[in-house]
Amino acid sequence: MNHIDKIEALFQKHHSLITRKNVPIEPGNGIFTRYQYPVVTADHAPIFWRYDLDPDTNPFLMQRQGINAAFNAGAMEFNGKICMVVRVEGYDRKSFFAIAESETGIDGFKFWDYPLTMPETENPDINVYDMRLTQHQDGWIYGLFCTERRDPSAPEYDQSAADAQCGIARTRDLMKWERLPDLKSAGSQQRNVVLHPEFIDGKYGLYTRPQDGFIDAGKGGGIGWGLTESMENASVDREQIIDPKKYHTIKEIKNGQGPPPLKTNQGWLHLAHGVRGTAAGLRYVLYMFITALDDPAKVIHRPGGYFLAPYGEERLGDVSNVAFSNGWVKREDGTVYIYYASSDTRMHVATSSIDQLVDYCINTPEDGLRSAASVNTRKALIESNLEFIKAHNL
Ligand code: M1P
Repeated sequence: MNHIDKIEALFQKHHSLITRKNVPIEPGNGIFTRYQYPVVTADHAPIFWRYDLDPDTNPFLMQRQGINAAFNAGAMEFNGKICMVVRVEGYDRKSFFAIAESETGIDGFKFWDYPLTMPETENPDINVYDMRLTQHQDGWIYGLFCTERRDPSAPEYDQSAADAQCGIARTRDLMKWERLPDLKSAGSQQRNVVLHPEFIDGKYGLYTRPQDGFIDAGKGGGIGWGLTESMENASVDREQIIDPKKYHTIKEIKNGQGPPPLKTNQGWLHLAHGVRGTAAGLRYVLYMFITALDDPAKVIHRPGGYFLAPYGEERLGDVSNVAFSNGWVKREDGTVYIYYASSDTRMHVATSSIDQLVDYCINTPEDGLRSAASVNTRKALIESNLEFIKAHNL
């Protein structure tokens, strides 16, 4: 094969991947439907991001700048299309943001030609990731993300100690971004900070996740809530923990808000991740809750256990046993596209509806926090089902 033929073969393979139709896995569990194929992977990155195509400078047609993973994407509907701000990670371990766009939301995601150019503050970011997109009442689209830098207090021998803070940027068109100062808060480290879409008494509401260390939550680790007068100098003086971590639950180690909550008649619908410890390391699952319409900091429905956990091949990846979501989209007809990453490697979609998700949150029993309570809750279900089976001759 000559050089041009080899390039064409690469283009062809890439085209087949990004135009592949996705297939729902039926039957779902009544709560959501998974799909057969991931919606975005490292291989979705354009060929021209990875190869130098010129035979004079790259006679072996090597991948010069490989892409390792594409995951933890923020999402929104924009001009009738579904746009994800994907966390793309190169072989050099640096993450950057890139928009992948689809007509359907379940397949056909294609990256824009260039990744986002994210302006920096006077304290340059070492790594940026996990953007949450909020279309705010003030008219701006905000992107809140983690900006990671080396811990300035770490001794020279420790080259892994990091400091995570909340970076803030805004845009009107997803192309041109204005960087604002990082969030100031009392918590020593911040990740998973999410902007509430509406004003609260004229202020901006932020879901936070204060924690003591980069990985270890320490005294922090719950989902917090705080208000700031402005996003141009965002500062939260007081963080109230609205959803704490809890012993022997799916969020015993830490938790964090996922995407911005969705407004429904029954309250604000939240998707979050919970982390527990196992002998094989941390396990990340997704869970849900609802907060009051007139008080987004007041949890009014708490379905027990996980909503979605890594399943099958999703369990394997760079950081195995992880389901993580920072993007979902509610469509006009009430359909909800839930975008989730598996094992810090690739993006998937699950579809549901506002009605299903609200029903799930309101009617799933709360975690009774003890085995005996779980047995009692299950016995009540069994008893009423056995009566139903008998009455219907099933
Ligand atoms: O590796 C799993 C996840 O770990 C972190 O999550 P948390 O903020 O809850 O600690 C983040 O680095 C996230 O990106 C990653 O997916």
